[in-house]
Amino acid sequence: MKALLTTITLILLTFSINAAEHLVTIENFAFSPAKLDVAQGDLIIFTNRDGAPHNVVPRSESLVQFESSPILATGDSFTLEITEAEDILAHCGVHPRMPGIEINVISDRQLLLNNIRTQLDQLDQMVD
Ligand SMILES: [Cu+2]
Repeated sequence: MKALLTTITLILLTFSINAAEHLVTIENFAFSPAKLDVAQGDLIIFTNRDGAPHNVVPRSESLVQFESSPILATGDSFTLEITEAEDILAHCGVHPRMPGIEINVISDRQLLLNNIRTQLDQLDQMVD
């Protein structure tokens, strides 16, 4: 049992070290998805799929204030690296009334613990 748990922990650790990429499109004057769960160290790639120009700007009330993207023309992308384990609220600075995006950021450690907890729950159910 201990060896199994060690193996699982190592696998999860490996997953948590690799940064994930999350794709967000800006289409029909909205961010899609509008809510996103990411881990610290992940990358979010925003792509403008509208005919209109948009950009990605932190909201003033956002805990994280990142450097705004340039204006994105149709097909342009902007990559945001998640460096802090704090939630981010962003929107389009060109069209401030457009609905924004809510990015829920958890630390790698938190993600790892959540994953281990889930795996242990599943193991428990298998044993029952
Ligand atoms: Cu816009």
